[in-house]
Amino acid sequence: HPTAYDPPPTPDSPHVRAARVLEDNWTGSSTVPSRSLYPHQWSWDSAFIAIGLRHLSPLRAQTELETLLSAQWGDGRVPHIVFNPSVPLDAYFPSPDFWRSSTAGRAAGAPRTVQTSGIVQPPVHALAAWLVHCADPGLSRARGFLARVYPRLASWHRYLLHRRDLGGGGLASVVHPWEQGMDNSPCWDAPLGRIVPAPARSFRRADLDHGAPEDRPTDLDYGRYVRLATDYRDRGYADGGGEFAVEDPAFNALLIASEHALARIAAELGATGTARHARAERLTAALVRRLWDPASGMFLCRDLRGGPGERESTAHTSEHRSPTEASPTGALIPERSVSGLVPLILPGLPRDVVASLLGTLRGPHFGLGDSSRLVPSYDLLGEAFDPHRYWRGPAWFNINWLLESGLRTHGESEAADALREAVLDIADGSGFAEYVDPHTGEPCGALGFGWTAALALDLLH
Ligand code: 9YW
Repeated sequence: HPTAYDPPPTPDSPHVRAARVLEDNWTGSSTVPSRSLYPHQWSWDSAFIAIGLRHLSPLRAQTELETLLSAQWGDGRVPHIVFNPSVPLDAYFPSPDFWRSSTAGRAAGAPRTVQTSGIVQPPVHALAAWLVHCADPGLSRARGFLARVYPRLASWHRYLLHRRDLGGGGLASVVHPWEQGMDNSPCWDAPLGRIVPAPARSFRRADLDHGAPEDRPTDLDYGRYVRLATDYRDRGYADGGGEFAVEDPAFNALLIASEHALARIAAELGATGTARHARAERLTAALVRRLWDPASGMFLCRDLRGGPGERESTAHTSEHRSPTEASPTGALIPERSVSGLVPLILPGLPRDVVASLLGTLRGPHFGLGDSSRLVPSYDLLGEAFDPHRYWRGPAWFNINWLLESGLRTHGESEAADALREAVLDIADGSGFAEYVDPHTGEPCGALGFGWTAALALDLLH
């Protein structure tokens, strides 16, 4: 029984608990999303993780981003996974022997020593680098942090804005659902439906060793993911010509937010950021022109391979496009994913678009306003809605963190405060779950999840 010599109980708080997750997931040079499910370094996870980590250790936060960027390819792409060579091959699928980056990716300039995937994830990195710098400008300047990452970030954006402008309208396209980050979103059902799946026996999923099958994508989804990734690899990771090409609102909004951040980084380094800010504004206009759907009151994905007969944008007739402008290729996908609300992070959106987005966020499809709840990943009223299956309904913390910041950007501080409280309560209460049931907050997927802990930590500051 206790004696006078027992140490006092350690003060436990949400801050301490979140910090512990980041400590446990730290490998020495980067942070894994989850020790069990995702034991390597993931691209957009690392950006979100660095945003939280900067409050614990600005040095570790800088290192997180530098480790990722050191695996950048010669063509500018930042791979979605950087593999940890000490993790067994069968711990995660698709493993390095599937991607074969150093051989299949040679023409695209894949690194020789480190193994990576060949696809990308949303470009949150310049935004993260700027926020990490701001946490300790003295340390950042002393280490030359921004001077070292700036050229890499600039070439990353160049890759997206040139090689990935597959629709020719200025926006970046994703060529695989994993690139957009919301793997099994109902938005992909139509474009993926055209892909012949790889035979189930040609690969072995590792995710089912750790996650409940009913919370994960299906085997049929995986067959199609594998087919698309195989074809891309076999083309030497050359862009253009793939069967899947989608312009996604969240991916492009994050690119725009990062372009604004890159402008600030340039200014800090003594250059002028004016041209980059101007480009970000042009991209914002392109986003509205190509993806805004006034009838839904939100942005939609554009399926560049979607043919006539599929629904076309009502934005054609909108005031945001000049009547002489050619109509964009492809078709808007009539599914309401939370991706279409993420552009709220952009300060330069037209006022009518902001008002309409706020209405949609608070309306029946997303239900913001019940302060005990997070925003779901997909339409609460959608036919495909499933409160447990990954990106088909559950609420995710990175997305809610972005929406919180969007609400604040547009002066909605009461709603932002309420969402902040909900994120903090549910993140801590769920054991920093990967995602949660949007109605009940019940934890799903992995616990001790990197970006959940990091972004909660960020909101605590
Ligand atoms: C996968 C790591 C990644 C996230 C994605 C999420 C999931 C599955 O996990 O992807 O096997 O890569 O959908 O957004 O970055 O947390």
